[in-house]
Amino acid sequence: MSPRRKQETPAAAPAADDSALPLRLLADMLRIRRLEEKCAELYGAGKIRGFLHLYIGEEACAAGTMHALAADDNVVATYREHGHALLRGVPMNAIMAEMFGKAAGCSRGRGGSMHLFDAARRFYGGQAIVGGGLPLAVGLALADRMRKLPRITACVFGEGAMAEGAFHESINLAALWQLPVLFCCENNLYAMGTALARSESQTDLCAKAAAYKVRARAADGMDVRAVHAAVGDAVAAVRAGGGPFFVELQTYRFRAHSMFDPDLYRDKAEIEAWKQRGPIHTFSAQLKAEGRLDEAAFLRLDAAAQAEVDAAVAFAEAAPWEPVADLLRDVHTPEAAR
Ligand SMILES: Cc1ncc(C[n+]2csc(CCOP(=O)(O)OP(=O)(O)O)c2C)c(N)n1
Repeated sequence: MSPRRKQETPAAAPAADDSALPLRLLADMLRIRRLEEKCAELYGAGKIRGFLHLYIGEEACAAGTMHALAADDNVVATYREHGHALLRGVPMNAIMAEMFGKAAGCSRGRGGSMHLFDAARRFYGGQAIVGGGLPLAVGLALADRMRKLPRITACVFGEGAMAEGAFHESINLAALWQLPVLFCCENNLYAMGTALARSESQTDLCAKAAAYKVRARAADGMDVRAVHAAVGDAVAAVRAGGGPFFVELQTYRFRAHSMFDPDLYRDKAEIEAWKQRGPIHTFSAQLKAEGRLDEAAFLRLDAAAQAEVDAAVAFAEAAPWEPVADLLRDVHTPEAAR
């Protein structure tokens, strides 16, 4: 664990004190965890192919952030986006069918793990290109501004994306034009096998955002309440018309970068130390200490998450493949248009 990571104490009391929310946050973290564990298993069995980037360990970030947004807000994410899609309301069946490459998937089976997409739920990816979602988010926010719509656009990306030109161009324009963008950096310390300090001269990510005159704060990305409070404050500030906001969520992935990564660049002791701070077991322990949860209730939430996953797998297995006759559908070539 890096000792240099400074964080702000959340200014406002978490809205998670609304009585149903803490259990919802826990249930949603469990849904993401069980979904992804099953995906890893199905990948090993050859049912899911292509790339697969798991979010295990980072669940507090998606749960705290997605619950701080309004249903009408836009969300743009990266390839590590299964949890964000799920919590934005994309049905687990449609996510699992997409993983299998079936036509019933949320991207009609043509996107796979990295390209979950659901325009009706304003979930705009699922982007495979590092930094690729950032200009898209600024464009969505600009469109909303021009149409005088009150929503905001949340853009989720990793700290690796902050080394891309797209980050600097996007945050500059968002600040210059005071656009309603929430820049949400999930800093898990590694971009594939490269530690932040090995690729960036400035490792204080909030300072980078502040260089563009964007308000910025860091929060403990392993603590779902801290995430919810920090992002909630940031969302309120953006919605009030104060221009963009940058939030750094300091987190860690417990698994390798992707299924192809032998994970040789991290000490086992470092991984174990972060696992001690795992967001599901620390939050459930907190809720138990507060008398809001007991072991039986925890097991019920976990069983419900597992049942949802099992049903999604059954749905995806039974779903038909896209017919060969549709092969050229939505493929923009002159041949397809004829
Ligand atoms: C423009 C571009 N360059 C390189 C890659 C290869 N690549 C895929 S993931 C990744 C690391 C990104 O790390 P980060 O943004 O921190 O996100 P994380 O995987 O940690 O969630 C890289 C370099 C890519 N997909 N796109």
